[in-house]
Amino acid sequence: TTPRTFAAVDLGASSGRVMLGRVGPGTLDLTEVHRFPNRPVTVGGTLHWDVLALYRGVLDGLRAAGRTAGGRLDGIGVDGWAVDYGLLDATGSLLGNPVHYRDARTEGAAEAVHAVLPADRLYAETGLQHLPFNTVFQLTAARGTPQLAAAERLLMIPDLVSYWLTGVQGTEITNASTTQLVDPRTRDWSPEVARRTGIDLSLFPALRGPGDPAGELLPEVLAETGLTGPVPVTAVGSHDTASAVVGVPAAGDDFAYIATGTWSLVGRELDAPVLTEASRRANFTNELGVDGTVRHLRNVMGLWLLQECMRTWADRGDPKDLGPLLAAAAELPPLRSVVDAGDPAFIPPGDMPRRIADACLATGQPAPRTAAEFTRCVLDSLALAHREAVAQARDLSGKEVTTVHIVGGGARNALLCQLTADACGLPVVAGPAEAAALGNVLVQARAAGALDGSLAGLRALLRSTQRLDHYTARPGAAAWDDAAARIGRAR
Ligand code: LFR
Repeated sequence: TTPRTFAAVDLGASSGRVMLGRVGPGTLDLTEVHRFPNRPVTVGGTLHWDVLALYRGVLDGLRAAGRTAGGRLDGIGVDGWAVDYGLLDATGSLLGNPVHYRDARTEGAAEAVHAVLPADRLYAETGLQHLPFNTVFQLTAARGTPQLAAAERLLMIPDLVSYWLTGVQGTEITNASTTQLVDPRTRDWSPEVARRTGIDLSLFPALRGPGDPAGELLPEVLAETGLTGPVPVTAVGSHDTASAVVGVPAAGDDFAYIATGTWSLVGRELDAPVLTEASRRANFTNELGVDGTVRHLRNVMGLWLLQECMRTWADRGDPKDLGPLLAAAAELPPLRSVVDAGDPAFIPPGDMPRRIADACLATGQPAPRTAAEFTRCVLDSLALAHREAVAQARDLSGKEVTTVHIVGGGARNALLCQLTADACGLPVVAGPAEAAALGNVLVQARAAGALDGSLAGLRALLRSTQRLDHYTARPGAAAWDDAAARIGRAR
């Protein structure tokens, strides 16, 4: 059988991309055909996603994909970040720009929800980690606004893009599971959470799962992109992290993964949710994965810490290039100062170097001064947080972890990978960096009959086709213990 060609639309918090995958038994190549920035905009005091600029990027990317593939595509899948949504009126028009999960509107919303559904009950129902921006809190914050009152439909961001491409509305389950309105045991909405919070579940179109059909490109989209129809759109793991976990090239099940990007999502793949009090206290989430799996993981602040430092420096007229910065950071002494990469103080946009320096001083450590020192502090802190979350994932699942897989953009960051291996005291396998796009393409290809196989089979194809880098832990556990103690995270 000749390989077939699928486009993956992958929308991240700092950039979007369209990747072209050629797939068949024994074949899996991925080419980036278009990458575009995702720049949020504050207007009227609210931080928004510029969703039409993103859609413009998607259309341009599909045109580029078609050009590369000779005008024909065998399918398209869309994945993106979680929790955020657009509201539509009865005619399907978007009622406003989607609000960014980092916007301050959710302040106080968690307290309001917990007053009607205490945190432990909410966890028992949804298994979701507490993040102040979970959709349930965003909808609570939006209660009483004219926009929500006018809304007939709510579409999660990747589902919104799929809707614009096809005219078909649906709610893909892996991403729905990040709303905190889904019960991970039934893999369906939680009537209990909806009733207590007063959220109207009829806003959401019907659930669909990875591999389900999601329509065909509309004539206007074919015209705009120069593609020849019909082009099917397939639901994939539309939460980018769900697709990234498909893209983890692991053999067996004794691994933990770290999906790196704006966030580091650290955990393991399980068959069933873990809803224990210990899991709640560790703030581990049970997001739904492809093929009936559960993503038992915690959000660690991720490379956002560094991205936001770089944005701060650039705004001050002192832009830095990542390559030289990482090279300089690698030469600095390790673990001079670390911060708690789980601290919610780091969530909002704004002066990140100042927040990092303040956190170092508040814990009796020297504040970084140079850009390289800030970079080193961030990477040491991320490795330290990875170490804690990997150990917790192991303990909470009761199964040994022998390998840590790093996928996503951070897999290209050799210093982060080496520090993570050192901190965890475990071998790290790094790559692929484009795990989300690969997971997206693999699920489409399987649904189209171009591949068959379980997740294990898809991962075997990743291992035989993708470049992976290996890091071995260097000795020095005591230094990591000491650093954890300095920020009050000793175990
Ligand atoms: C990663 C991610 C995380 C989610 C965060 C916000 O891109 O999707 O999984 O917690 O973004 O949506």
